[in-house]
Amino acid sequence: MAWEKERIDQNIYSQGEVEEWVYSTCNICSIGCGCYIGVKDDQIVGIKGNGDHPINRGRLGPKGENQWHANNAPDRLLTPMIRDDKGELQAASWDEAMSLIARKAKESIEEKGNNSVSIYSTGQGFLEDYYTTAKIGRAGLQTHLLDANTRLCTATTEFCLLQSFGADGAPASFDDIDETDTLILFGHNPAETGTVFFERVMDRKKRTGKPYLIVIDPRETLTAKEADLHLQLKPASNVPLFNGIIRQLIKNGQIDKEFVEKYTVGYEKMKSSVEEWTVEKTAEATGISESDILTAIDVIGETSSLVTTTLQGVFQSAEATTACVAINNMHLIRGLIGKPGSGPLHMAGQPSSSANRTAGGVGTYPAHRNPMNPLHIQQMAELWNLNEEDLPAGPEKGIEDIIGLIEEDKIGLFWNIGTNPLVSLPNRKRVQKALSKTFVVVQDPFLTETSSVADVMLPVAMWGEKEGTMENADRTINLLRKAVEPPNNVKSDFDILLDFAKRMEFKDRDGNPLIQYSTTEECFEEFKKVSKGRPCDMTGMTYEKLQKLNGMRWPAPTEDSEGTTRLYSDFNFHTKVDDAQTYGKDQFTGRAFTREEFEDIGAEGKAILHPTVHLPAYEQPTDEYPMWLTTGRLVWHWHTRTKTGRSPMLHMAAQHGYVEVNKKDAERLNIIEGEVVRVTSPRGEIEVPARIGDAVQEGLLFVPFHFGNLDKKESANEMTVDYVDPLSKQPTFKQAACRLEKIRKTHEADSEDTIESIARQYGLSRNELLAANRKPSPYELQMGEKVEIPLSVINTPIPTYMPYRRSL
Ligand SMILES: Nc1nc2c(c(=O)[nH]1)N[C@H]1C(S)=C(S)[C@@H](COP(=O)(O)OP(=O)(O)OC[C@H]3O[C@@H](n4cnc5c(=O)[nH]c(N)nc54)[C@H](O)[C@@H]3O)O[C@H]1N2
Ligand SMILES: Nc1nc2c(c(=O)[nH]1)N[C@H]1C(S)=C(S)[C@@H](COP(=O)(O)OP(=O)(O)OC[C@H]3O[C@@H](n4cnc5c(=O)[nH]c(N)nc54)[C@H](O)[C@@H]3O)O[C@H]1N2
Ligand code: SF4
Ligand SMILES: [Mo]
Repeated sequence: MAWEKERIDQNIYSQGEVEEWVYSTCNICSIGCGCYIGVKDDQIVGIKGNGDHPINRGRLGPKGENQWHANNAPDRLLTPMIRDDKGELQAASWDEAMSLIARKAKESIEEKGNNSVSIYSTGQGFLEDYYTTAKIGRAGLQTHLLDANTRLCTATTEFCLLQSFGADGAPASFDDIDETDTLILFGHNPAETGTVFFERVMDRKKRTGKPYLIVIDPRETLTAKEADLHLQLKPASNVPLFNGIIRQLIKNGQIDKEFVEKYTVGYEKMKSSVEEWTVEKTAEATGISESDILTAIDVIGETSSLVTTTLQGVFQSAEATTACVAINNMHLIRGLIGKPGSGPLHMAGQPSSSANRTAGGVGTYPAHRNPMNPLHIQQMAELWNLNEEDLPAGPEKGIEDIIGLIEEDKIGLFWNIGTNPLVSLPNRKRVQKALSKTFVVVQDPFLTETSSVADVMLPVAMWGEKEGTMENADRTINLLRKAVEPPNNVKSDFDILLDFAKRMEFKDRDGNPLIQYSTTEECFEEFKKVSKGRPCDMTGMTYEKLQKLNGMRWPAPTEDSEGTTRLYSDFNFHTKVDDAQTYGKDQFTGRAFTREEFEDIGAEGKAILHPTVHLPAYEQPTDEYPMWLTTGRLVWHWHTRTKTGRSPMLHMAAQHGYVEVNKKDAERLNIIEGEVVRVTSPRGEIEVPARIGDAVQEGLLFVPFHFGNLDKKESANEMTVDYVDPLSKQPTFKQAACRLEKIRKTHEADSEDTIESIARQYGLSRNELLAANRKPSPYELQMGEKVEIPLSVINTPIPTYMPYRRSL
């Protein structure tokens, strides 16, 4: 059982009562917590958790609870804008903006050919937006330059699942976490990045002592502090660690031979790829003691159920896909998959990044179809009433490939929907230069850093102002109802896409409009037909049922189905050649295998054990750049802060960038807490206050990537490396070489960041603002430990960990 009891978290404007609570889902992270949006006078005035939702039983985290402030922000973009001859963005009508975009698309296709329009979307929209993007992109524009920030986020989830099991979809679900004896959190810090999920784990652990918790992270995170075993490995040593573990499990005979025999192929090759990884060698490569490694092996070898989550410490690290494949291998040789409490749970990050993969808005064709398989293209052509030759085949391009194509002048229109690449892509200077070269459309509720390179801005409706569905990290499809109308003159992503399709006059083979639905619900009904018979079959879902059951996990293949808790409980994998979503890729080069090569593997419904040979990180510390840089998240902020930076409480809690430094490194360089220091990589530098402690290991720096203001020297992605994993094409945000320097300079605080000035922006008095942000129940990020932030932080202009106003 997930939660012992419900707890309804609520956050509303104190001065306003709520007239209506509208059914919705949190639009922040991939946990997918159920919520209700509070409405009064057609305005969002608050949020509360949905006590019946199995994922959260009413709980919300700090970002979930404060997300609605962004809807009411005084600086919402309220008109389309077009860049004029002088280089200024000027207000324009929808007709002017949309006809300009349609003209640019046509010109680009005429001058540069079909694959010259790129749509770069998001993991924060709705399944219906993604499916429409897929249809417009593939069938209308005939481009396969469809990608999304999901490439930065969960591409590795997809590709490791494709390699091992033939199709996307995390085998285990959150319910398995409630049942498992052992939980490994691998490169995953949910105490900060999935707070309700972590509470769910800790809720059970405090009650029952289970699961045994192994955390694998080079930092001693809040999550690691709760672990039974923290494996504090060196950066970029994920594959050595699991090669060592797998080798020893085999050596100890702690494997399920019958399972391996019956349900897998590739055992011998896999086995020889880990042969060299003795415990001693593993300890040396990872920096973890032999005894801790042996403890981990003991637990993994003996446990009767096991769930492993992976997230950015793996996906954005060196050898991303290989490390995740090693996790799949470990589950397969132990026979711990498809059974209650067992299976790999490769995570998602954004609230609907999985939905974009499922709907075909990135990479593969809709409903897990293989773009290399003529049969799948033929199915899509039938479903969309097109001729096969009208649909582009071939492997997908990732965003870094697309940036390269822009640099080569091969792209005439880059349409950016729901993402802020000037802050979130690696090696910012390169991105900035590339995007300045081509015609860029930015579709966002706000002016962002990326607006600086936009030729057209389109203002969009946000969460709460539109209807649709999202897929979370464990295949749950959740519904979001529209609570309020968007601001005047602002449209939803979905409506903008439909408008574009109309202007482009996309037709099917009978001359009828390519897109015939006009509401998201009709679109969902069409997607259901597309999903029929595929791994993500949604036949049994309707909007009404999704609301009644509080979400359903795919597959739901029959009308009366209520969804599927875990995949592969029959040990039949999606590796039959015409079922598979892929023919697989070569581990080192990323080259796509041919149909024949895939057939030669002989999987035919069995899972594939791939070899996991170790390759060192692309960039490593040198004499000039002697330290490791890693980047990631803190609990208060969401990515590039366009939402959380507009929530007074969250903004006040963490206003500026910083760097986490180990005590010994600080001592060596004579750096004191709060002092502004310089961090330099081969690509760029930042100057931010130092936070000193034990959390990061010696020789490693951690910089949150949330702070990306173009005028401030605090953006992590000025420094990161744009090398990508050859299989998933996901960038290596977690490792770069860098140098730390003392510069003895004071950091001027932004004098506008006072509680009074923020209150003024919202037209509130100071006390009203404080009341608006007061939370009835304290955040219980960790059971028993109350982490109270709001008032102490707001009342203290200088949060303890950022004493940047101190002059030295
Ligand atoms: N507060 C907050 N929550 C979020 C988000 C947010 O922006 N803010 N974003 C959401 C999204 S989109 C995502 S993708 C998730 C990401 O969620 P997480 O993956 O949990 O977050 P990160 O901080 O990116 O990275 C996780 C950990 O990887 C560790 N790490 C670094 N290098 C290595 C390595 O070589 N090996 C291992 N094993 N670990 C390493 C880091 O120390 C870090 O603690 O969070 C989601 N939730
Ligand atoms: N150094 C470093 N870089 C990273 C990471 C890291 O760990 N380290 N993590 C990476 C990961 S995992 C991720 S997911 C990315 C996230 O990076 P981004 O996706 O670039 O970050 P967001 O701030 O979430 O951008 C979402 C944008 O969508 C807008 N938006 C909000 N609602 C809507 C809507 O309904 N419609 C539209 N059209 N727009 C909307 C927001 O205002 C915002 O501008 O960052 C990546 N970059
Ligand atoms: S855990 Fe994620 S989905 Fe749940 S409330 Fe927090 S941000 Fe929202
Ligand atoms: Mo992400």
